[in-house]
Amino acid sequence: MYIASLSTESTIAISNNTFTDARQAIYILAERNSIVWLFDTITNGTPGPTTMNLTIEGNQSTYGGGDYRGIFLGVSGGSTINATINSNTLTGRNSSTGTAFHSTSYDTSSNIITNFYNNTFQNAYYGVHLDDNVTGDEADFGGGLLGSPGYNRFINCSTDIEINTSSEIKAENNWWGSATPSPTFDITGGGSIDYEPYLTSDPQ
Ligand SMILES: [Ca+2]
Repeated sequence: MYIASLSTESTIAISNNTFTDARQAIYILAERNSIVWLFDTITNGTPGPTTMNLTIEGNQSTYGGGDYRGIFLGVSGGSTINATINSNTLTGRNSSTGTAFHSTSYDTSSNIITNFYNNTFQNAYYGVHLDDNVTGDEADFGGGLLGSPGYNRFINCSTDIEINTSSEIKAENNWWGSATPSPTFDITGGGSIDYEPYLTSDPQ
C-alpha cells in the first residue's frame, strides 16, 4: 500500500488489513514537493506543505525476510503528519535494516507527531525507528502528552526503540517481553526514554 497526498490537508484511515509476507506493508509520504518524483504522470499537484491526519489501526503484517519496514511514514517540505498508530501487529524483519515501524522527518520544518498504543512490534531488528525526531516532532508510547495509554508489546526485537531526540520520550505501561524487562534503546541527540512503570504481564 503506497499513499502520497496531493491535498493541503487530508484525513486517511488504514484499518484492519492483513499484509502477508509483504516486504513493505504500508508506505506513506506527506511531501508534496516530491510528488512528481513519486508519480511522474501526476503534474497537476501544486507543490507545498501538507497536513495529513492519519490513523493506522488494527492491521497485521508479517514478513519472513529480514529487511525493509512494516510501516513507513515520511514527511518533507514543511509537511506534518498527525498519526495515531494503534492495535497493529507487525512481525518479522529481523536483520540489520529490518524495522517494524519507521518514520523520517527529512527536514527540520517537517514534523511527525505519533501516538502509539496497543501495538505489537515483534521479531524485528528495530521495533520502532524514529529518524530526525528533533525539532517539533513528538512521539508518545504511553503516559506522554498525546494521551497514549501504552499497552504496546515489544517482543524479541534486537533494538526496541531507536530515536533521535533531545527530549524525554514517554513509554510507560508497555510490555517488553519479560516481567523484569531491560528494554534496548538506541538514542542519539541526548534524550531519554522513560519506560517505568512497565507491565509485568503480557496484555494479550
Ligand atoms: Ca515514569
